[in-house]
Amino acid sequence: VYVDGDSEFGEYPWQVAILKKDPKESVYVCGGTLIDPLHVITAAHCVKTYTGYDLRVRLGEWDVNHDVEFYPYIERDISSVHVHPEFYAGTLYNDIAILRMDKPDAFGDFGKYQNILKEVDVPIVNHGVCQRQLQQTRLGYDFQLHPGFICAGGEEGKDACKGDGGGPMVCERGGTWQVVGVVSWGIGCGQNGVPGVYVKVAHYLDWIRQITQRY
Ligand code: 4AZ
Repeated sequence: VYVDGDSEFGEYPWQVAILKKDPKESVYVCGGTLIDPLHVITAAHCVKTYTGYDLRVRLGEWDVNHDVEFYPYIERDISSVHVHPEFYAGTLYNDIAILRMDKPDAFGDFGKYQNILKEVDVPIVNHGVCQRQLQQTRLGYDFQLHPGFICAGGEEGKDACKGDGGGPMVCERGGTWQVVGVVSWGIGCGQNGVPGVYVKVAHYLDWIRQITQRY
């Protein structure tokens, strides 16, 4: 996240850190969102080069500079990685993936990233408006914003940025929190009039149900 705004410990209990296993210590890869006791949704570009053996997820992580005894978290191994079958790395179309953990949640070079989980409020930007803003910024008039994307932000300094990929955009609707987006890409960070681009989760509900409900 581009501008500091610490979340509170435990405020976003579905937020997940995706880590690459390493002989020495785990290396942060991306964010993710716990969508049911066994599954984490993230961006395909985060996990496309990995198998389940390479990765683990950390649930409840809040401060990556503190050990588990200060701010408790749990870790899970990954039994399978499901990248959307139509993910295309060239354009990031269908930039969505699901990680299945080996067992359910009980419920309930890292230094260049911020340590404490951040939050920022970003307004959702209309699809056509976003397409025009991105065209004007850099991408040119033949750029078409794929319907599987949703934009948010566009206010100076308030944006997702490097390290946030795969993490959630959430909205509280009628007393429940919904995962509306998955951080995907953008043109720079936090520029006025340049929204960040998120995977539109609603566009992929059939596929998400297919992966999470049939096994
Ligand atoms: C990234 O590198 C990234 N401003 C994510 C979001 C945005 C830019 C970059 C949007 O993961």
